Amino acid sequence: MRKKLSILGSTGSIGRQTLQVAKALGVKVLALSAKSNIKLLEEQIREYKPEYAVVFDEILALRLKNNVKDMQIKILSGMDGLCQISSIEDCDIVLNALTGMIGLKPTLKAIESKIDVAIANKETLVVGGDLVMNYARDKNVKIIPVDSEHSAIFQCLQGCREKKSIKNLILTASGGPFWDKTEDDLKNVTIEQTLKHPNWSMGPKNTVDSATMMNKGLEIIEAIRLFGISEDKIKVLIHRESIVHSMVEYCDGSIIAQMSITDMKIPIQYALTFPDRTETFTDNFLDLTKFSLTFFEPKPYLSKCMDLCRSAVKTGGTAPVILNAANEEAVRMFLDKKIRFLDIWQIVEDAIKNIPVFKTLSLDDIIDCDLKTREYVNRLDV
Ligand code: MN3
Repeated sequence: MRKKLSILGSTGSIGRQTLQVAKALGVKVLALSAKSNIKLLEEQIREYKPEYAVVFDEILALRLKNNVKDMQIKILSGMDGLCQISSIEDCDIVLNALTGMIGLKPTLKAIESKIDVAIANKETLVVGGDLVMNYARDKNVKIIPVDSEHSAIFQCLQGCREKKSIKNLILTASGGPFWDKTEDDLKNVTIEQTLKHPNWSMGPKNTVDSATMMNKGLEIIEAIRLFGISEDKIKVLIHRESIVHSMVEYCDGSIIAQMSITDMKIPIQYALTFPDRTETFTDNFLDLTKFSLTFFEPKPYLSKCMDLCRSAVKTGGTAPVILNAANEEAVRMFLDKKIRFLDIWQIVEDAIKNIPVFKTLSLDDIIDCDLKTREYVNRLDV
């Protein structure tokens, strides 16, 4: 088991749960980081006593430094800080729980430093998945998924020796709050309705993505990157119970599924203990007699965002970067009550249609395209 951990994004939902898992497993937390929530970060510093903490915002980093001056800790800031805590010499694993493509550079830094990465930051895989996976292969670094679906597939693939024996990867989706709504209903849905996710508790960006099913679309891209499987071999099924977290269908007709209660601490724990397993500390075992499992195809109008993702990944190059940046901006505009729910996918579609795609993909290309897309979306008259 891995003994020393650095957490990128420790004040978010995944970060907080990672700390609980680390504590239960006796894993030493070397570094923590937050965008701006220095109050919670200070509590975490006092409880976990890391050697480093990063606050992305420089001014807030200075304030935190002052607040914890009674402690032995280095307070860093900005992207430099994130890269520094991704390359601590005696660190075994970096858990990247950042939101957005800001997580890409620190991930590459961890790989460069030959540190395994547990990745919960899907945008990093969506925009820079090829870069990350190729670099990790070169450096012999493991990229371990934390996202529940990908952790499930990763678990179902253990023991699979040949890619050609995989017929399909089947991603399950809760369908979000609007899985049974008509297209008309969706025209007037509110933020409050959108933020009510039936089964998982997540941050607002992820919850909106779950309602538009953009989340599942991004997860299709994520699966393509992580497992090197072509787009046409990735299926999505609505599974309201969120018991089966995803499946692998093999060429001999067997389907292997991973099931558990809906608790992110389970995939987080697996990422930290892989390839071993340790006892759950939540004591929350699944009682299969209490459920019946159902699966069905998503409705076509809820597949629009997924279709955009499939076509972006087929186009390749910077197309997924445009998709991701346009979606992040559109979701922010929706949360700021500037646009309506159905505008989200239209803005993304508009950006993909109108922004030129470059076939090459370096870190600079990604950052450049990301910025241009955000500017484009913010200039749109909505
Ligand atoms: Mn997921």
